[in-house]
Amino acid sequence: MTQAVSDKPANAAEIRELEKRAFAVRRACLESIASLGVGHVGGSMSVVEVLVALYFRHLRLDPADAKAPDRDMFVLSKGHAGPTLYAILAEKGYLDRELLSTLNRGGSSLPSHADRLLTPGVDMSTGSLGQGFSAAVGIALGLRMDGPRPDGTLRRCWAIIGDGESDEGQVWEAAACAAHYRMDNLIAFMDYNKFQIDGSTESVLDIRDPVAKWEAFGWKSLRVDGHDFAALDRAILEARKAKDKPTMIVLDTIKAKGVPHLEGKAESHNAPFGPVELAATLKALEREEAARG
Ligand SMILES: Cc1ncc(C[n+]2csc(CCOP(=O)(O)OP(=O)(O)O)c2C)c(N)n1
Repeated sequence: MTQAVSDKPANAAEIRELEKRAFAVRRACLESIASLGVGHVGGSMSVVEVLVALYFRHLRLDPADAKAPDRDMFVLSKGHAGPTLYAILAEKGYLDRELLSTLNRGGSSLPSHADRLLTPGVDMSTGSLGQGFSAAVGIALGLRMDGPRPDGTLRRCWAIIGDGESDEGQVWEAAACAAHYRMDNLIAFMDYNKFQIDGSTESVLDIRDPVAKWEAFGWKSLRVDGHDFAALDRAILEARKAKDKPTMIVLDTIKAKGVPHLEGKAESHNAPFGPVELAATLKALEREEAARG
């Protein structure tokens, strides 16, 4: 059985706890990539805070029962950020921490892209961009058809898509469908880190004003700093109150956030990252964490 989640804004002490979690998750994720020597550093680092906010505050889950029948469901549609999800699942107790060093090796239960048949706590296999978001819409519809929990709340589906992923036409078919069916149990995030595999999102296919786009598709849409826990928490609480509409929270993020030599650079997408880069990055992260007190 899952426990109800708080509907109060996070206080200062709770925000500080989330920051500490983000530090731990960032470190665990980077250590797992460094053990392999290469990986999706950029898009994994830009979603650390949103995943921490979801898994440590807003998703209704039971880590002791990955398939709890009353749980919320989550789809990491930009499935190449799997390493961050695995670090989160390890922090939550779904996975043994030692498994993280098997990332993307033959026979591992932690492939580069999320796989629901291999990893406890993963609800949807993703990696082919666009498909996860369609699945999230179908899941949310199914959860609503199942009816509310005994306490009257509806199970939600949550999803994260990339800004480059939004070049997929399939994203916009799913968007239209979710608005048509007034799916207020679907809350999604666009990781607007401004880069994709081939360069800046603006140069590959300009998304223009993402909030206006989502609103035009019939969604409630908000835009916040995706690395600011207080802002994230407020936006998610607002989305949880939405009626008759799905919500898209556009996250202003920095690709490779926290990795000094790759931050905000297109080459961070799938980058060489070994023990030397790890050591320099951890030094910078530890300095930043110490400055927070
Ligand atoms: C259908 C499909 N086409 C191409 C790819 C290869 N691919 C992997 S990641 C990526 C770029 C995605 O950009 P974005 O969504 O902005 O990811 P982020 O910057 O957040 O990592 C591409 C094209 C894929 N996984 N799926």
